[in-house]
Amino acid sequence: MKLRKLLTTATVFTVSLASTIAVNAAGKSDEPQTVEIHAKKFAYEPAEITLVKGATYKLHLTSDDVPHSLRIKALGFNGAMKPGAFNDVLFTPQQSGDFTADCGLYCGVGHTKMSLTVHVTDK
Ligand SMILES: [Cu+2]
Repeated sequence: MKLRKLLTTATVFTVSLASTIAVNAAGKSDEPQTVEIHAKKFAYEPAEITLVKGATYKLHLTSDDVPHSLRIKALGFNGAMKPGAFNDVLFTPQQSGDFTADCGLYCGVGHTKMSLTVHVTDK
């Protein structure tokens, strides 16, 4: 009898916790926004992203073919992009402006052509 009551309480608690997490994922400020970026010889998809200065993002990085990286030199960022796996990296841009990201890992003849434009806005 006691056990059943305990289980019921635990279930109610779990359900309410799950709904709290869902609300946060739906855009509340304490959950970083996920930005999914794919690399493929010799481009990024999307080719352009817009971020807000000072906000934290979860960059969800992967490659659709060979290993690449996403390097934003001016913002001190370099994240690995591995085939068949996602690399989640938290990133908080500290400067506004337009920046060009490139590939930091040699991936073939078109390597130097890889670029992604990062717009960082003040608000
Ligand atoms: Cu490359």
